[in-house]
Amino acid sequence: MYQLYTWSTPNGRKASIMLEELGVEFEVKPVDLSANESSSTAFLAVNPHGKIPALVDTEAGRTIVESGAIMLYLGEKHGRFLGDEAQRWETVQWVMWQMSALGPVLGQTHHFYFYNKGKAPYAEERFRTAARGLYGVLDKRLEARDYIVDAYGVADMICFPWIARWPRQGIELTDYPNVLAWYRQLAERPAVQRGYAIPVSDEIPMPS
Ligand SMILES: N[C@@H](CCC(=O)N[C@@H](CS)C(=O)NCC(=O)O)C(=O)O
Repeated sequence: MYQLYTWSTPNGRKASIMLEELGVEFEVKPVDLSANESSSTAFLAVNPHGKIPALVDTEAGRTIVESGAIMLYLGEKHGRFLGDEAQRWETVQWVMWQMSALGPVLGQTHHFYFYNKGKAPYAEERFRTAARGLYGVLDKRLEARDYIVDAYGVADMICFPWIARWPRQGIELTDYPNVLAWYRQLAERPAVQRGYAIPVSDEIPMPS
């Protein structure tokens, strides 16, 4: 049995999508970030860094934090979504790319461009330019592929919830046709839809 401490954010949704795709039983433990629950003593006992997601594997008596580690842990434990031996290392590379580049850059883009527009023009421009560059990288990767590492897996699930915030990034998905086709495909998966709506029901934004 798993317990997932999470909230309706890109990092939280990665883990809930993965658990839904695996079809395993898990208990959702909402950590309301708008009520500052990530700083509560109870949650800091789970993750001293005070960030969601956190996964407790009750049978193994283990707590895993950091969304990239959670995805790899679950993939390895269940022997799914990491690909074959060659694909596994490609998966790890894309997980690292998401964790070190896509997530941090898009997170700062939300901060400067969406939540605090006009306050720091230099930062807005810097992160929007970087965001467009990363969308370009993903678009190129998806040029002759349906999925990031050929077979649907962890690399797709970890990137999807960040791309799903395109309306906050000043991004037009139509400018990145391969990303758009990939996005539409993932958005149709029932497990992605269920995972996206955890812990608060939410629609996946779709371009018109
Ligand atoms: N590197 C961490 C980042 C996690 C993270 O930043 N989580 C955010 C939500 S997306 C959070 O918990 N923020 C709460 C806070 O900073 O108080 C991961 O990927 O798990």
